[in-house]
Amino acid sequence: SDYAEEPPRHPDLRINSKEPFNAEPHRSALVSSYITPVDFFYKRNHGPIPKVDDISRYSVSISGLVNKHIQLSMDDIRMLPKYNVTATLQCAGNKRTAMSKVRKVRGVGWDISALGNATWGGAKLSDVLELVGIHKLSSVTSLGGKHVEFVSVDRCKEEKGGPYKASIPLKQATDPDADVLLAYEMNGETINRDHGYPLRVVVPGVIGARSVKWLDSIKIIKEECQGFFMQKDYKMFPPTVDWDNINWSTRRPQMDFPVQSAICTLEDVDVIKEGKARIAGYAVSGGGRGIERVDISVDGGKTWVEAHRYQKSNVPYVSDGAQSDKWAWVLFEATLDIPPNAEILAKAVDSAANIQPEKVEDIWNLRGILNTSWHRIKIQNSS
Ligand code: MTE
Ligand code: MO
Repeated sequence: SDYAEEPPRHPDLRINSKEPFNAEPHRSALVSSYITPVDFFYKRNHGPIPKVDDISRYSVSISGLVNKHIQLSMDDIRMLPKYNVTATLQCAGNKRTAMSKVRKVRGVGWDISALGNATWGGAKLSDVLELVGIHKLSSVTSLGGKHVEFVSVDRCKEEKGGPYKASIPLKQATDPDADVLLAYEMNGETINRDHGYPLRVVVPGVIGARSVKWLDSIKIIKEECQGFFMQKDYKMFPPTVDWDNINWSTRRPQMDFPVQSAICTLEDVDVIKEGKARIAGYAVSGGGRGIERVDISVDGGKTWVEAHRYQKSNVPYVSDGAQSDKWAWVLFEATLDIPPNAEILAKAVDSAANIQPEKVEDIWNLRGILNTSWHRIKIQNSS
C-alpha cells in the first residue's frame, strides 16, 4: 500500500488516524519539558510520508515571478547562515474534539496536544530569497510577485493526488525578523521523516498548516496559493455557516493563531483527592505575541488566581522580553486547594491583551478550527 514505508513511531502516542498518520502525545507529556522531544511532538499528515533515499539528488527549485530560476541542493542551503529558532507549532485543529461535542464538525479529532515546542535549525527564507534577487523587506518583486508558495512532494486526496501546498505573503517571507525558516534540524538533530525530512518550512506564530513539510519547490506568485488547504479549508467561519450555505471565497485563509491555553496535568473528567493539586499547562499566542497572564479558577470561574509562567527555568519570563522566546509557548503552574467536585478553568491573556473566548459555542465553526475557548476540567468525587 501507499503506507508500507511509514517511519517507526513512539508507542505512547495517541493515534487519531492511522492512514494518514495523525497522532498526539498524552497531555502530561507536554508539560514535562519546555522543548517537546521529537518522539512526543504531534504528527499531522494528509498522505503517506515521503522517502528521500539519495540526499545528494535532492533539491529545491525557486521559480515563478523572479528574474532567475534556481535549484538549491541541501549543501547550498547549509552554506547559508544557520539560525536556531524556538517556536511552537500548533495545528488549527487543536482541541477539535471538544468543539465537536457542541455540534459535530468535520475533521480529524484532536484532544489538546496538537502542538509542540521545538528548536528549529535552518536557513532563513529571507536569505534564500536573496539568492534570486529578492531584497529583504520587500512586499512586491519587480515582476509583480506578492506571495511565496511552498509546494511539497507528498500527495494527498484533498489536492486530488497532487502535492500539499500553502503560501505566505512576500512581506513576511523577506522579513528577517519574521524568522521564517527552511529547517533541516529539529531539536539539534536532522529533522526526521515525520516532520519533513530533509527540509521543511517553519512559519512561526502561524497555524501549522502553512509550515509545509518535505519542501520541493518555492514559487513567487502574484495571488495567494489556490491550493485546497488555503482556499477550501483552514478558514474561520461564524457558527451560522454550515455545509449547505458555505461560500469559501468570503473568508481569508487563516494565518496567525489566536491566544490559546490548556491544562495538561488533569484529564477531562478526573478523580482527585481533596487538598492541594498541581495545575500545569501551556499558553501560547500567534504573531509573536507573548503571554501576559494565565488565570486559573478551581470554582468554575467565580474566583481566579494567576499562575506562575516560565520558559527556561533559570531565566525570568517577560512577555516580549529580550531573554524570552517570542514564538514559543510558556508553561504555567499553580498549586491550589481543590474543593469537592471542582470545575477547573484556565485562560490566558496575550501581550496585545487579547483574551480567550469563554464558550466554545460562540466560536463553533464547521471545520472545527481554532478552538481557543477556556479549558475546563471537571473533577468528580474528590472528597
Ligand atoms: N506539509 C505537508 N507537505 N503535508 C501535510 O500534510 N500538514 C500541515 C503542516 N505541513 C502537512 C504539511 C499541518 S495541517 C500541520 S498542523 C503541520 O504540518 C504539522 O507538522 P508536524 O507533523 O511536524 O507536527
Ligand atoms: Mo494542522
